[in-house]
Amino acid sequence: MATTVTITGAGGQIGYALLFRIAAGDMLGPDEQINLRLLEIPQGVQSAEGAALELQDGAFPLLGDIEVTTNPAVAFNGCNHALLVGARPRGPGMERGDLLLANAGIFGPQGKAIAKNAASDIRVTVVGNPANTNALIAAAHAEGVPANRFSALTRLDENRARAQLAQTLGTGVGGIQRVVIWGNHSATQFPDIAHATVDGASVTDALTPVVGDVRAWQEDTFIPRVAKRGAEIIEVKGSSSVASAASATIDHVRDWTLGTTDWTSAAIMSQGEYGIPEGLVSSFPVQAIDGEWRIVEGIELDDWSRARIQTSVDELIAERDTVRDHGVL
Ligand code: NAX
Repeated sequence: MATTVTITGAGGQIGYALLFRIAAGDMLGPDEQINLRLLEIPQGVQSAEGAALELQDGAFPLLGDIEVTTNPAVAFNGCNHALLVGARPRGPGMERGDLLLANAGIFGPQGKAIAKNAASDIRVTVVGNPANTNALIAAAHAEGVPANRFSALTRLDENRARAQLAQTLGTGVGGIQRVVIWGNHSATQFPDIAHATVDGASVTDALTPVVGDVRAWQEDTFIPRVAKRGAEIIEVKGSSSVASAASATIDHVRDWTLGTTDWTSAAIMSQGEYGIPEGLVSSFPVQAIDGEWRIVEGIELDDWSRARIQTSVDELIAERDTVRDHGVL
């Protein structure tokens, strides 16, 4: 039977970059037939319809039917994978709290529509920002859907971190493992390299002859570069990350579905692991086993790492409290 994949904001930039990779089989493998449901708001419908026409012209053997709709009940009907990409961007004069609440008005109803209409094996990946708290809101409104079926994307941050390390070490990115993102998909995130390896050897040891004081390099160069990479892309290119975000989304869903062989990063609902309060959607080191994210246990964290994680977790708590104070949760 075909897998039904629903993409919200499918008429937007990331949607356009995602659709063709999904149809080509990059996300669910070369044997999985796919039906696409593209959810848009009225302003985005024509763009999504245009993308649907181009998808037909791609003559993808794995692609079944495509439906463009503005109705969440139709979009999530029988859905196995929901990619929640469409979100409200920050407008002029909009405070962070306004942004959170505007998005609550999108992700709450979408969570409800998922609970009512999606297939029983539904898996939801939130890309639209603020991704962690949007995922929390969607999960809270999806009565009856287990919380572990919701996740938010921090794989782009991980990929950026691995690429920065590879560049610094003058090595291929494929040899770099166990780079993990903790916390929020925001400037407070903590890209952690304490357990990272390059071709099986310690990244910290490999970095020392190149950068000298590794901790100072992390604080002054590496972490800011990774955490602010989105802004750097906007500055250079004049618009936000698109294809890299779509590619990371493909990586995330593929790993979740088909499994991992080593650690990766995903924002999932905390059950109190590593002191991160239960009920927050935080990025963790994870592996995917039998279609479920499992947090990697027993990682040693020093005081500096704990403080970095806490800063990001404090931001997640503040975001949660803002929406909770407005009755969203
Ligand atoms: P675009 O503005 O190009 O596309 C967004 C699309 O969503 C538009 O077509 C819009 O009509 C649609 N939309 C808005 N509200 C909707 C709703 N209620 N239902 C269905 N569709 C709706 O943005 P794009 O560049 O595609 O980025 C999409 C989101 O990804 C943004 O929130 C962006 O901040 C976020 N990102 C998240 C990243 C991550 O790593 N988690 C990285 C990339 C990106 O910044």
